[in-house]
Amino acid sequence: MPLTKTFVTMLTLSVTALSASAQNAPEPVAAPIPLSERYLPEVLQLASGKKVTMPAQWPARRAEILELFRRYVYGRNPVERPADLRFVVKSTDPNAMGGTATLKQVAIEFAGGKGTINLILFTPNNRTAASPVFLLACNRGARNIDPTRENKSEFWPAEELIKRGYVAAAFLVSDLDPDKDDDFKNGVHGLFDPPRLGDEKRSPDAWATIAAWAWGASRVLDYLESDKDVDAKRVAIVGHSRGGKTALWAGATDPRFALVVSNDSGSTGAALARGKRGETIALINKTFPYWFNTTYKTFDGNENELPVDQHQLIALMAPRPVYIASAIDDEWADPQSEFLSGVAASPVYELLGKKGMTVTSFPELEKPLHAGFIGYHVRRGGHDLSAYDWTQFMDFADLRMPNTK
Ligand code: GTR
Repeated sequence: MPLTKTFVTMLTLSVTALSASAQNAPEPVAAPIPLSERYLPEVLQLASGKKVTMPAQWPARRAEILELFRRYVYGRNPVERPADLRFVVKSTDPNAMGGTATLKQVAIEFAGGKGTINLILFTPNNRTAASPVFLLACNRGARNIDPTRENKSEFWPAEELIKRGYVAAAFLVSDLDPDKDDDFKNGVHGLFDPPRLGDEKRSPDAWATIAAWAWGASRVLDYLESDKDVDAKRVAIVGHSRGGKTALWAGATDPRFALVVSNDSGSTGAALARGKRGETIALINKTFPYWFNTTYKTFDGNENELPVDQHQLIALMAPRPVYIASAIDDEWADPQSEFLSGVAASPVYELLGKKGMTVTSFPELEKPLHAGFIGYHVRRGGHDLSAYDWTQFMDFADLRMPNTK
């Protein structure tokens, strides 16, 4: 009997030890899903089934893809440039940043002055020609784009941009539409949507908040075209996260943007929806139902049925340069799915005679890929827009948005 008892005790001890070690073992990390298993919709095939093999066929395919994104994801704008768009320079300081820059604050007004975008613009004083621009669609608080420069933030390193010869421009996306679910009563939806009677629903493909923010970026570009100090043919639109989704949609809908930069834009930004980890279509629609159109909700938990995927959004920039930035700890955005989106968009660049992403396997940390027209880096750390990110954007812009004057 004692023998049996000892045996049972030993058995119990070893089972306990086993389960303890199982608890301490790191979670096995599943390998990212390769492109070949994501079953993406074809980027170079017309709705008719015909393959796109020549550059001359691309505009027709591009128009189809843009229409799909309007219908199923971001929505349709009721207005482009309003007839009464007005630019009011509120103040000019030629001695900003210790005399190295000129600060202009411009009110971009529309809808009879009911809508205003407050643009902050620093232009380098040390220049011989109109300067290229980095325009930030700022989704964080006003302190991040402080015109007084009392508050300096890595989110918008305006001094660094000036040092490198770029115009530093920024606006708050909240000028266009508040970042909350208000049934589209406020902001530009309230100003431009057709009136609704009683509890009448909006059209399922009506523009939503990301589209409203992107519309604002285009109105800023309208202003930049009127300012002789800036080179409006070399404007990069930059955004972080929800701002990154905005930058991508702005670049897709407005081909005047010469470079498009998405930082940690994740779901419904740069990252592929099919095979994505972290935030899915269902999750983003649950938390932020007002960012995208109503039809997008029908793809909750059903990404494989969505007629588009985000590599096609990246492809809408072609042949213009586009930059995708990721942060390795930002699993919610899913760096792998952001990177693979660029890889899957590359055939369109190649069709148009340019290199897209120049590699197909995920790069090492902080080894930026700048050799093609789809730039990419993954840095250490988490979800944020950092000085490191901006340095890469400027390096890439130096290469891909060169001074042609
Ligand atoms: C998160 C959201 C992301 C991203 C992020 C941000 O909560 O799930 O899609 O947009 O916010 O904007 O920082």
